[in-house]
Amino acid sequence: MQTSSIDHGNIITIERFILDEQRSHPEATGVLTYLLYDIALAGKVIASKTTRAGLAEILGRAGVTNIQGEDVMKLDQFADRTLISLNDHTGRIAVMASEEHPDIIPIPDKYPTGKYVLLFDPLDGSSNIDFNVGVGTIFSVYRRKSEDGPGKLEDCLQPGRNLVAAGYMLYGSSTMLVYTTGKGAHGFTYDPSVGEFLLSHPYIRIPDKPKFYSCNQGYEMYWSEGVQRYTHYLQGQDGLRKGLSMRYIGSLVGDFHRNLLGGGVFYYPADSQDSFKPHGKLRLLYEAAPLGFICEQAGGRATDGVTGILDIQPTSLHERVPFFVGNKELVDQAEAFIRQYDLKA
Ligand code: P6P
Repeated sequence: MQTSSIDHGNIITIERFILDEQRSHPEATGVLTYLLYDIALAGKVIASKTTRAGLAEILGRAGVTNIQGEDVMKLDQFADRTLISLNDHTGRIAVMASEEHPDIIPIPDKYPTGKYVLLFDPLDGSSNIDFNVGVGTIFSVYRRKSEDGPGKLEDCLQPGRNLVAAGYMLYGSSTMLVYTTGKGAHGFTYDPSVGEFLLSHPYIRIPDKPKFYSCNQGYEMYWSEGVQRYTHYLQGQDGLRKGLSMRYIGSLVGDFHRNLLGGGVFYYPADSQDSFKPHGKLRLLYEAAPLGFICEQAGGRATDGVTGILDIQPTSLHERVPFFVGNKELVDQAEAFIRQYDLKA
């Protein structure tokens, strides 16, 4: 059981940790540090609502649908608005994009633009809010590619290899923030008594011995032969190894976080027969790339079944990809089954 740094009288707030990280980069200007502070603040504000989501004024659908055709719940809108309003005026950002908006979110003309690009899924798994299942915010930070002035779509369409920072907030039994700037993945637990994220999981490493596999097996009949055989392999049906335990809560951040700390693989494959999800359900920019970056920083890996997630060049803001993420050996095995049975390599 992880305890926060307060219990050991050694209080390391996320602000201090980020500042210490910045100090190891003499060329750093501090802009990214302040941007990460802004995101952590947004996490605190969103957490203040998600823990009260049982109240009437928050629960229930907002009566609109998003670009994905999904019902937008009030908390979705609140989280989206919070992230935008805490970042649109700081002069640190050239352009934003949100899983809840069809197009890029320009910085209002009255505010200066900066050198970073912020993409986010404001509240992933929100369909679970009514059932009190953990939901999360996922964010990505890139450097702008365009020279100056208002940021453009091209600034948002960058491969995960270009990520400067990525992270997520998980609003569960406690609120956690996990992030990386390419120097390891680090976890912070929110202590409401002091209103701070405190270091609780420095330098996260995915355990070498996986425990879980996570997938919606209700769709197994739609999967390719390779993915079906991969699933049976994970269950130990080949008799060569003990099967893994199946854990799936249908909330990506929660499923990802459990496997990151406990060891395992999460996958949301394409439906090879069902025309509804020919590229799977999860979005490259808002979900797969940031979580893939974090997992790689923790010693794991992420793929679409053929290509490493971080090496995929996005062609549109909301493109979906099949997503396999977790222990490197298990992710490599997914590619091997797909190569052998689906690509007939
Ligand atoms: P399914 C939640 O709606 C979400 O986007 C992810 O958080 C989650 O991993 C996935 O969809 C669950 O999808 O089809 O299993 O309900």
